Amino acid sequence: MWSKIGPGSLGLAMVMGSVSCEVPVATLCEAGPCDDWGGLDGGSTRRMTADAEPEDLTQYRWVIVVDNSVEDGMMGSAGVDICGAVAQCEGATATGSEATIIFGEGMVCGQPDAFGEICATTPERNNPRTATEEGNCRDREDESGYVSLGLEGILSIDFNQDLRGCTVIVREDGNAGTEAYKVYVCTNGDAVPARESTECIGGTYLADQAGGEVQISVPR
Ligand SMILES: [Ca+2]
Repeated sequence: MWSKIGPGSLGLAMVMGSVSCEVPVATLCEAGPCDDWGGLDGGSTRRMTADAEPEDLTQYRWVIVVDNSVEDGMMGSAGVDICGAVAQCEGATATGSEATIIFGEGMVCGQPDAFGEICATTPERNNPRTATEEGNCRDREDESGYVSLGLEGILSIDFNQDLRGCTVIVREDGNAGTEAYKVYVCTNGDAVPARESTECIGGTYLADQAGGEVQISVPR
């Protein structure tokens, strides 16, 4: 109902209140109109400044890598091969604290449905925690070398801090020409980027990379 009261009639209401002591001025302010005319102290800018910026508690802390490969190389490492990732924030370099994965299509060594000679003689490629290392993509011969996502697989890395304003580097093996990926920065590890989730910065990907390393300046 207070939205129908203009500044003139509000002033009148206050005068009446001071006479009759029956109009609850404090209640008027709680209802909102005081914010428009500066409050009971007559419009001090000091009070308005103090209220201007409520603290932003949102944390875009997850880097989400979505496989965008065109075909499965059938080498036991379907999809992009992520060696690691780092975030550079205000001069400090951080790695992920946790990582989860939803495997896509195709064979990834270490997975229950993986088979054949290749997986018998090569390391497992299904450990998402590999992506919580800096990842130099040189040590391909052991399990910590990289994690493979499978076609359209989703890898989520938690950096445990807001990444806005940081530089994020994702390192991919870069060996397979048909493998590609997109990178999102989101508030939740289980955000579904393909649906243009509002939980991700800009509601879309920040990088669309045809293999290899990508460096992203995350918007503030
Ligand atoms: Ca691969």
